[in-house]
Amino acid sequence: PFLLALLTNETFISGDCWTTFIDDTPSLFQMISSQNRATKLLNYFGDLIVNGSSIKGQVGDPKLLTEALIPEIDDPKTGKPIDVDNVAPPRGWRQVLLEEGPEAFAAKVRKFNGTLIMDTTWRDAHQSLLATRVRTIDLLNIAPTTAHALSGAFALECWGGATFDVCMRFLYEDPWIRLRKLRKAVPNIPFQMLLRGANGVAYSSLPDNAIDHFVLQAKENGVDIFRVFDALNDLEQLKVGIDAVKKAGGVVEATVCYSGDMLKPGKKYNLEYYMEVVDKIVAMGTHFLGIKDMAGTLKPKAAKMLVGAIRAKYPDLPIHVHTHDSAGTGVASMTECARAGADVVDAASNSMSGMTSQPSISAILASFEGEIDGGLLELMVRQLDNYWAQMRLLYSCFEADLKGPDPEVYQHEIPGGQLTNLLFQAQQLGLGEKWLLTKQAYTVANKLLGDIVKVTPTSKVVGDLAQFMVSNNLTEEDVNKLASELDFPDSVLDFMEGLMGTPYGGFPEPLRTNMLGNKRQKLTSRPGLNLKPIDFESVKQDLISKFGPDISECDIASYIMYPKVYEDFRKVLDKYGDLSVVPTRSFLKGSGINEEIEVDIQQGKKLIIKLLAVGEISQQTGSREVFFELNGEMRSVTVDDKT
Ligand code: 3PY
Ligand code: ZN
Repeated sequence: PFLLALLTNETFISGDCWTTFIDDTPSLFQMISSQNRATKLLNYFGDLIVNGSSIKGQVGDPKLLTEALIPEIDDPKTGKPIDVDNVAPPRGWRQVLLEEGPEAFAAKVRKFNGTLIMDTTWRDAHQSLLATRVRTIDLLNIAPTTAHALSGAFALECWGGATFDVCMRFLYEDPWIRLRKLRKAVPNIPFQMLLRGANGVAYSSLPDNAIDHFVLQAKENGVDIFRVFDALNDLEQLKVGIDAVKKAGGVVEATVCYSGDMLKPGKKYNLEYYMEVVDKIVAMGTHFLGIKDMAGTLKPKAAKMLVGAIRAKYPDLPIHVHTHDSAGTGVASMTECARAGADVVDAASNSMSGMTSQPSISAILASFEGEIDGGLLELMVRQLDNYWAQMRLLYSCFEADLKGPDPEVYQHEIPGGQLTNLLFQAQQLGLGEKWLLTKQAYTVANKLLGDIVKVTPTSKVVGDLAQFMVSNNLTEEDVNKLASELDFPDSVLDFMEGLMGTPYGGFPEPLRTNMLGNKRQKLTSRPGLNLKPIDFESVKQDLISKFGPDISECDIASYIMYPKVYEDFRKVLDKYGDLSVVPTRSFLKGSGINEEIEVDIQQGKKLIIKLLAVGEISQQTGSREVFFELNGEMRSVTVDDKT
């Protein structure tokens, strides 16, 4: 490619060049680099066309057959469409935060005469409905419109939870680049992320300095508000995350996880329990209190009691409530929270709401109407949602195809995202009856583990044990009786060892002792205290030796969270280049013969790729040649046929 660049350079052709010509002509290298990028992309499309999509969980092709249209939104004053690409969005809550700091921001939200809305569409909604598969390009395309349409929102939840892992593992994207690009496009609405306390965004505890380092990068790259939770409401574990956010200068939303239905008689997690946790969180110091109803089991009456009790005891504490609409009561519960004094509630764009996702923003605004100011203009919310209706079709191949609310959630208590996931897995196996058995086994597994709070990572422990019981045909009695002989999933042993903290009321005995046997120890202090602090310089040197000198603090943070996932991601990047710029339909499906794919590889640099033909399979090598036209020139790549 270098020779080609040189031979086609006009100055070189004219003969008017000098001894330092190569050093003085960086465009030669830019040309090589974009040719390399183009070749890598052709390799990706060649592989996709010959072997089909490699994206895990994809069933079929996107149902959206055209490019998604960006809806127009109307200026409420003039009634005319806003030119969102050229008109700066209105001031929002982020300006308050940047100008006045976290304390004043929290106090002003508390003083707001109404209940604000956090839109979860960019994180939890697609995590709960579409296997977290929504890509950066589709968020970015709607970001300028969102900055206008939702300028009065409390925040956009856009990062953390499963998005970090899925970005790299399944979408071949860098989550940090996503964050930075979105931040640039939305200067006025605060960004919120979900942090799993001492687990960061991973599935078990990391050394404390890894959490500090990760949170600092998140803050510096665009996260404003950190919802910090611990899956067992273990306050020591929670404190690791809270302290990290405080040190980084972020807004702390320390969170109590709401488990099951506190109105059920004899429930282990009752109002007294929650008030005790809240007291301890308040004593630790937080800007906001989060209440995280991850399964959607917070019924309206319980919502009123819980928020009402906290509000009465802590009149100045800003309260932010999160729910899922799995049982269908989301709007009613959030309205009761608002009436009882919540300052912020979570909701999602209408087409991305309902069932295992959050309740719909428009439905909540309708329920608030004439009584509570939600801070948003309903017309703009609906206009913006025209985009998400199209996204639901674009990502149809990741739908779990839920058909309606699941009031059984009050029995099994499966968190929203996990419910969709387990249903999807059962469907993939083609065993409808397995789904019923899994739900029942989940209830039994939870009981065996001591009725624990279930959210990532402990929900995975319960789910893994439930699936283990179903596939091995085990009853509750069998598990108790055979505990020392069975080969339990790693996550279950991790939990029993204490690697996820300590459950309220302690571990179930003698099950714990029998399960662990002499395979594992029993931790007696929080896991982070037993982990060796990270030596960041040595991680950096290790990564440089593997991937070259261009290693940032964000790369180091990614690697520490998910070493293998990060390494695999770098290999894909090396092979195919930056795939985040490829439009989703082409990314998932490729193209038919003579169909054009347009990819903006960087600003002002467009590749137009047309598939011309797919060659016969070579009997010697098992590969095929795939022929493309790239910006008018014929190119071909050789692809191993793995079908
Ligand atoms: C996550 O940790 O990913 C969650 O969404 C928990 O609800
Ligand atoms: Zn959630």
